[in-house]
Amino acid sequence: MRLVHLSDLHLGFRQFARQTSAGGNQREADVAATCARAIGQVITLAPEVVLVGGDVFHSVRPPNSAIVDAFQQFGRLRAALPDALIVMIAGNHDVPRASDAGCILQLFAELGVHVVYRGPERIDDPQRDLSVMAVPYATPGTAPETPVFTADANRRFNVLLVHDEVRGVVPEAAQPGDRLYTPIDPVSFEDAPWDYIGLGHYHVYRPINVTHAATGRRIPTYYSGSLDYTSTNPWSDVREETLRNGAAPGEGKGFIEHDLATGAHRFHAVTVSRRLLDLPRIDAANLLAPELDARIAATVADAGDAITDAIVRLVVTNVSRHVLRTLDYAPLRELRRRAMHFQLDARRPESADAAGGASAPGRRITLRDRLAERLRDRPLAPGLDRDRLVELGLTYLTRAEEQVAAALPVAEG
Ligand SMILES: [Mn+2]
Repeated sequence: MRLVHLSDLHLGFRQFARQTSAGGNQREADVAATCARAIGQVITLAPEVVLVGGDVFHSVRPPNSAIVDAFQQFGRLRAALPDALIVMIAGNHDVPRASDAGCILQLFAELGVHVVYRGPERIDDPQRDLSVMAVPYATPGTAPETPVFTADANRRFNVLLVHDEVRGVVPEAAQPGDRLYTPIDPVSFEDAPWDYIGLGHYHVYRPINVTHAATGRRIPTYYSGSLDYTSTNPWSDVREETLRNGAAPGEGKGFIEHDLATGAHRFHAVTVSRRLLDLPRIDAANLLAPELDARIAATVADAGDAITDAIVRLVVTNVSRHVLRTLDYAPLRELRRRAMHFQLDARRPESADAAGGASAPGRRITLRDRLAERLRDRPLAPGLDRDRLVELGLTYLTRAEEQVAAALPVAEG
């Protein structure tokens, strides 16, 4: 009994200014193409069950282009696997804000997909002797703080599918917008004898340590990660994928194939449409501007053609404001034209950060952190969703930063 677990497609995700020849956003097209590739791989595997862990769309009201594309892709999946059980839950990005608002995911019910967005639902499959407990993301205040997940004792296989943040999973350095307000304690997964727990929300493939309390048996519990680099900061995904999974930069995305009967487990990598290139860091301590110019030129020359049309970052540490002001910007402007996105991430010397004040040791307080903190703490009218407020605030900040970055050759990170 093989299942495929994929999550966080984020169709309709838009980033950077570059457009396709048809006038659409290039990143949106990249993400759609990656998804199409993944669906092709799933079709080849021909599993009996497909779990879709939420954030199918990047927003509650996705662009028409994304809706049409997603419908075609899931239509293709359904046509190729007419008998498969396909279960799809809503994530924090695509769950409706109000209970009467309807949900774009309902569209996929037309394809015979079990779409769950209002609240937890049990999907019973007597033919496969399988029960799937499907738990979409619940807007804070609409569900109990401590969720109760129960299995069906009459079924041989029990699967739990949840979109949420499990406590301790999101790294400290993550963008505040990528965190949710009330993470789930993994202990709440340990009461029932689950055969598999599929998670959505965290964008990096990762096992979670869960043990069935009554028997001490390990319950296979996994985030499959997102299909493409759709986090606010893709470099944090890259970093986590390398640290945790040993993935080469830009090669950490994919989905899971898991056999409920044998426990056989495999992560299938998906090739993303766009190259991510993190150039070797430069330490600018004791460098004058012309010397730093030369180091940047050499680093870029070493990378060669890999820069063309890629998403590129060059981190320069210990660079003073004076050096930054007197850099030669002409080559950087040329890089901006060649790459899909080029970011010179210039970081001030540590002492300058420490002078900033309340910063914890080793960690800079950024404008993003500060904005998120303020939005977290400010009083809110009842019924307003704080996670969404924080996310929206950070989205506006990102937009403003991108506008500034588009006008300047250098982003001072
Ligand atoms: Mn997501």
